[in-house]
Amino acid sequence: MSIQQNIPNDLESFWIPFTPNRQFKREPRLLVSAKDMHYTSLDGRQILDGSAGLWCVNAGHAREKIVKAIQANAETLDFAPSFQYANPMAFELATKVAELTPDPLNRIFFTNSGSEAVDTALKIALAYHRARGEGHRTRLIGRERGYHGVGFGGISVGGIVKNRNVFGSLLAGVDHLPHTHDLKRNAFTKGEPQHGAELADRLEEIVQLHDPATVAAVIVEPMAGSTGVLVPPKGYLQRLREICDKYGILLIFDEVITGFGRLGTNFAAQRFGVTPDLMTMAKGLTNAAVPMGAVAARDDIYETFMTGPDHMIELFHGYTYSAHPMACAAGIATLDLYKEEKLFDRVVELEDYWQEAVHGLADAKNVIDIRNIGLVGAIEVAPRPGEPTKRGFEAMIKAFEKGAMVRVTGDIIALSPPFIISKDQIDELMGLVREVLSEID
Ligand code: PXG
Ligand code: PLP
Repeated sequence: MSIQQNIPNDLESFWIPFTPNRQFKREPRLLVSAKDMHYTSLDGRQILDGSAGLWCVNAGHAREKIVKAIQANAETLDFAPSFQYANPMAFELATKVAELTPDPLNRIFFTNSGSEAVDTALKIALAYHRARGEGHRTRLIGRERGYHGVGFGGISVGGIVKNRNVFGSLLAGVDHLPHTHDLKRNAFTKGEPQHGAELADRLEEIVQLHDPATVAAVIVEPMAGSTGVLVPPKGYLQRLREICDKYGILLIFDEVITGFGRLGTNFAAQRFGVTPDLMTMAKGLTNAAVPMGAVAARDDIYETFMTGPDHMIELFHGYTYSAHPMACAAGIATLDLYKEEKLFDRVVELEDYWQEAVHGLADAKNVIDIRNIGLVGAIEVAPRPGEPTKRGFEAMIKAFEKGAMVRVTGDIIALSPPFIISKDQIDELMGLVREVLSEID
C-alpha cells in the first residue's frame, strides 16, 4: 500500500520543525513504531536507525526497562510541582547524574530540553558572577557553527547563520570564536585532528578586545554535532580551559549530544580530559523516551547562591516541568540500563571497527571528507555547483527509501547509531550509504 493511502490524518495543521513543510507533506516520511535498532515506517518497512533518532536514543528503541518504568510511573504520579515541592525520584536521578559528571560538577538543575538547558546554564553563569560582586561580567562567547538549541540565548551564542539571521538582534554583548573546521589541513583525519589548537588563542584576542573583566562565560560543544561533526583539534579544549582560568571566565561545555557515552566516556569532558565549570545535557539522559535536559554545575557555583534569608528563593529560574516525574522515572531506568549493559564500554569496543567502516567510504562518489570519534561519523560531499545542500538532502531521502535513517546537515551526512548496533549492522549502514552516494549526481 502506498504511503499516501495510509496517511491517517490531514497533514496541514502540524507546522513541522526544521523541515521543508511543503516537500514533506507531498512525500511524508512517517514512522509508526520502533524497537531496538529499527523504526517501522507507515508503509511497513524496517528502517535501520543510523542516527539514534536525533542523536538521542543511545540504548536503542523501546527498551523494556525504560518502558516499564514509564508505565509504572504513569499510574502512580502523573505530575508533581518542583517549585516549593518535589518528587523523590528527582533527587535519585540527580545523584545518579552527578555520579557520571566529572567532579566537582555535582549540582543538577533539570530542564525539559537541550535548549532550555543552554538558557539555564547561561543564566546561571550571569547570576553567579553577579552574586560574587562581579556583575560587570555580562558578555557571552560562543563559536561559529556552534549549535546550542533554539532559545534566544542559544541562538545568540550559537553560530549557525540560518538559525539566527531572521530572528532580530538577539542577545546583546555576544561574540564568537572561529570554528575549527579545516578541510585543507585536516581532511580524512581519524579521530582528533592534528591542526587547529591555535584557534583557541583567538579567545585571548576576543577577551582583550572587550576587556576580560566583562566576560562571563564561553560556551562550546566539545565536539560540534549538529553542524556536521567537528571533532576538536588536539589540545584545543585544553587551551580554551587555560585562557578561561587566566581571566576568571566560566567554561560551559554543551554536552547535549556528547553526553551519556556517545564518545565512549560518560561525557566528552572525560574523554578530552578537560573539566568545564557548567555542563548542559539532554537527549541520552532519558534515552529520549521522555523529554528532559539538565545543567550540571560545580559545587562552589551552587554554594555561591546559598546565601540570604532561609525562606528566600536563591535562583529565580525553573520550568513547570522541571524534574517531571515521568522524565525522572525514564531517566533513572535509562542510567541503570546503561550501567547494566555497560553500553558506554561498548562504544569503546566498537570505535575502531566503526572508524574503519566510516573511512571505508572515502572513495565513494563526491566525498571530500570523512570524520569520526566515538560512535559518531560524518561524510561530507562536495556541494553540487549552484545547489548547495541539495546532494545532502537527496542522500537523506534516498537512504530512507532504501531503509536507513541518516541525519543530514547541508552536504554532510552524520551517522550516530544507538550503541547496541552490531558489526553487521554497521556494515549494512555503510553499504546503504555507499549505494545512496553512487546514485546521486
Ligand atoms: N545543544 C546541543 C549541542 C545540541 O546538539 C541542543 C543544544 C538543543 O537541544 P533540544 O533538546 O532543545 O533540541 C542540541 C540539539 C541535528 C540536530 O540536526 C541536533 C540537535 C537537535 C536536533 C537536530 O543534528 N541537537
Ligand atoms: N507562559 C505562561 C502564561 C505561563 O503561565 C508559564 C508558566 O507558568 C509559562 C509561559 C512558562 O511555561 P513553562 O514553565 O512550561 O516553561
